[in-house]
Amino acid sequence: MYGLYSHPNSTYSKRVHIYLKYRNLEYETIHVALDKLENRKKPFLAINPYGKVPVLKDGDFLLAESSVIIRYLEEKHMFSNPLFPTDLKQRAILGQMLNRCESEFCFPGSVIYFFKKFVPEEKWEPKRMKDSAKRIGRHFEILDGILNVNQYLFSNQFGLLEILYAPFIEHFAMMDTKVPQAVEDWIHRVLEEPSVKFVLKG
Ligand SMILES: N[C@@H](CCC(=O)N[C@@H](CS)C(=O)NCC(=O)O)C(=O)O
Repeated sequence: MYGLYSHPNSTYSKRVHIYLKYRNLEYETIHVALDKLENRKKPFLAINPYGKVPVLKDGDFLLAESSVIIRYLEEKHMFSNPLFPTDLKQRAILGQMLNRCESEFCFPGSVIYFFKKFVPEEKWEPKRMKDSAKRIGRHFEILDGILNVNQYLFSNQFGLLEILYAPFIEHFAMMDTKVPQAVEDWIHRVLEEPSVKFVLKG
């Protein structure tokens, strides 16, 4: 059985929980107490020297980085409805969208989330937060172009990108950004997907 080193508040870990539920793969959760900085101590640093969750355990094999874990499991199980297309160029486009999800949405989103959730307001960094919100706004406009004609971001069906975005779009109201209607509708659609709902709403 697989093991997943994880913490219940970890957005990146939630991606892998959603994926494992979506694929009905059996696994056990191995709790890493981020709140007690267990991830920065030696035993866990031997598992991931960067001190981050999630980490997948497949026998002796350990693998970090949420999207890489999902890709590994997809390739290992060879499902009849793969999340990564076989066509080279389509796969490249999906990879491009994945990288933009990380750099143009999850990264600036984490900046705002971190301040609002963990830092007292008098210590916020308004310029950094404003720049991050602007970047997310631009990203949403680009997603809006896709979602005005399609229900989902890639191949017009729930897939890899929705799994990666899900734990982050949950907090969209916090981002101080105008959310175009088609994007907001997509967010609600994604949050209603059974595997997403199961993990995010418990
Ligand atoms: N790129 C990594 C990011 C993982 C990450 O940042 N995890 C956070 C929790 S959501 C973490 O473990 N933070 C602990 C720390 O940085 O000390 C991935 O996709 O898995």
